[in-house]
Amino acid sequence: MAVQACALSLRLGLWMSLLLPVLPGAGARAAGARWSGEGTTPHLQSIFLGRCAEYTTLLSLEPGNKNCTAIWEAFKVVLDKDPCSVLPSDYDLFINLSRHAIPRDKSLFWENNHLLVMSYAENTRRLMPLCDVLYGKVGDFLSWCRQENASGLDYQSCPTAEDCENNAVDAYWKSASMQYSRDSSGVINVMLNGSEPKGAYPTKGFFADFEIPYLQKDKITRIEIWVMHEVGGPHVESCGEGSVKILEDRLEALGFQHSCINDYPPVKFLMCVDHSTHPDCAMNSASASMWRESPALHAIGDISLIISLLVALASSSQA
Ligand code: ENP
Repeated sequence: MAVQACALSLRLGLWMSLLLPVLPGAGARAAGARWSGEGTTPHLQSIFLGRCAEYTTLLSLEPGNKNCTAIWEAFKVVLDKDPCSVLPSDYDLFINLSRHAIPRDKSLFWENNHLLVMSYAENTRRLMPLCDVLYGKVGDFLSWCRQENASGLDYQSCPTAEDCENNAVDAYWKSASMQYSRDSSGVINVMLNGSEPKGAYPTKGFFADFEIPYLQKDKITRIEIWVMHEVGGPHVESCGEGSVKILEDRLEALGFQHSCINDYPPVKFLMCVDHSTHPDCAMNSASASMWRESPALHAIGDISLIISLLVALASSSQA
């Protein structure tokens, strides 16, 4: 993940400058903290309302008439609950108020690729992963919980699954995941990280437990898995191997049409923006001809252009 995040720094620069103040820290549990997770994000309400307002007014898609204040009121019910007694159903009203259509063929599921997914999705312009759906956007990268035996938020720490199953943040993602899956249709894209040491497809996780079971077979034409390997990173798993094979077998057993692509070129090009001279980023004739022949890939010609420019720049500086 570190290599991917680094490879994407160009596009992520702006994102990260916006997100850094609210990104969970990577450090261990703070001294004296009750729980193992980050505490409630400072300015939670303002960030939530700001994201909601931006999503509902500035994006060109039509999430419908949404009342951000009502959505926040429905969400904040969980802030009055014991931090280990929050259920996905506690978010029902919040989901109902914020729910909107997900365009056909635009769903993007993933594991261990959060920043790459966000970058590729282009803030809903290319694809719409859950964190680009209104009810996923408002909580993305944030943390929240009530204090254990008192009213008021806990800004020191919040429980994760390590502490208790029914914590507020996991319950939120479970609820959002189930809704997102039910509303997904057409071609379903799944981006996995083939360099992840623990395996590309966690057999216990949001995708396995709260997304796959809720996909509506009658609305889905096929499922396309992309196994991406980090630039210069190990090929721990590829299509047909290890946990990816487990996923493919599961989809087969469920009766879904499915296919798997290693290092799906459009995403690989994006990963290569900062590594244009790395051997992993050399354009071979196969990927070049795929690029020329696929009309779908032409739609993202801007990436091709960037890569070509970078390659031209690199060779002119070497000459
Ligand atoms: P991780 O562990 O790689 O990344 C978790 C980070 O992604 C957290 O910062 C979390 O926000 C944010 N996030 C964005 N969307 C989701 C999400 N959708 N989700 C859980 N966290 C999300 O990701 P996971 O835990 O494996 O989850 C991946 C899942 O997201 C996949 O099922 C994918 O299909 C789905 P925060 O607020 O917790 O800091 C569902 C669960 O979209």
